[in-house]
Order: sequence, then C-alpha cells, then structure tokens
Amino acid sequence: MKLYYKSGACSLASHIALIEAGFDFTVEAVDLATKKTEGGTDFLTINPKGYIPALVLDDGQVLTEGVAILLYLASQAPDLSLAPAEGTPDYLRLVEWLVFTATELHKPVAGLFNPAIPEEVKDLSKVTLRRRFEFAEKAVAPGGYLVGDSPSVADFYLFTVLSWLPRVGLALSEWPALTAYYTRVGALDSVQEALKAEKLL
Ligand SMILES: N[C@@H](CCC(=O)N[C@@H](CS)C(=O)NCC(=O)O)C(=O)O
Repeated sequence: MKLYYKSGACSLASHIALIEAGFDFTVEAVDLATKKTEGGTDFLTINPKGYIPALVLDDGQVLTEGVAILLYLASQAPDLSLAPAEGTPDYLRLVEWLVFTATELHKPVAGLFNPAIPEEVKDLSKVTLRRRFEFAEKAVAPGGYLVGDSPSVADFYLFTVLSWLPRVGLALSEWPALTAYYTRVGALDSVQEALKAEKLL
C-alpha cells in the first residue's frame, strides 16, 4: 500500500494506523498548494478531489476519505482490534466517534487555519468547537480510549485533530481529561513512529 500524506495533516491518523497494524507500505508527501507529489506526479491524477489522505491499495485501487481509509485498515487487521467487530454496539460507537471527529472537529478546526476566513467568523466557530471539545472531555474514559480498552482508529483520528489546537488559538489545557488522553495516545509506539516519520519529533 502507499499513503499520500502531508506532514501533520489529517493523513497522520492513517499513517499511525498503517504502522500500528504492521502493514508493508510506503508514503509520499503531497504539496497541497501545487497538487504535486514529492516525486513530481500531478496528485490530481491520483485523487481528483485534490486532498489527502489517499491510499493506493495493493490491487491499485485508490481509496480516499480518512474515515473510509481508517475503517479499511482496521478491517485488514482484524486480530489487532483497531476497530471492534463489525455489527457490534461498540462498532457503531466507533463509527459515531469517527463521524463526530470528521464533521464536528476536523473540518471546523481546519477552517481556523484559513487566512481568508474573517476573525469574527473564526470566533463564532470556536464557541461551537469549545462545546464539542467539552463533550469529548466528558466522554473520554479516564485512563482509557474512546471505544473499548485498547487504542482504535478513532483514537488516532482524534489525536491528530487535537494536535492542531495550539496552532489555531485553542488551548488543549482547557480540557484536562482530553489533555491526559492526548498524552496517553501520543505515547503509543505507533504514534511516536509516525510523528518521527513525518518529522514532527
Ligand atoms: N473529506 C476528506 C477531507 C480531507 C482533508 O480535509 N484534507 C486536507 C488536509 S487535513 C487537505 O488535503 N486539504 C487540501 C485541499 O482540500 O485542497 C477526508 O475526511 O479525508
């Protein structure tokens, strides 16, 4: 498999999952402004939507959308419990966290990076985001993970979004349980390895 990524962006969650699952894979960075890969390929020929992550599967198919990629990777490593068994109540909880992270956290936080969005709009967005993080603060199990007793792909995704907060004027320290959770997930070997590979450590 091959992951197209940008250092520290949402593709980090897929990168962590690839490492955690022990898959054989390569990565190639994408310049999102020029839509060129580091090897000089026009990224739009790989993902016409122009964004990362994009995962080239072993049969050559290209899978896009972070949530789809994370669920695919978990399904390919069923013994590792990167997702609970499909159809179980815990599996639905996992999907619930993935969708919440994608739509209620990832996209609004990403908007805070956009210099074209006026500060007043960003401030309004932060009001809603604080409510979302407050929900996560109360929902995250002390000492544990989002679903079940072991890290899942939902943790890799939430960790990735939380890592952006200092850069957009939101202090993770506002939420002590989330801060402890972030430290806990960040200490996983797979997370450390992905951060090093993306030159973030
Ligand atoms: N719906 C996509 C969105 C992915 C996304 O927002 N990727 C960002 C980086 S975190 C990106 O590549 N932005 C560049 C662009 O949209 O042109 C997903 O969930 O995978």
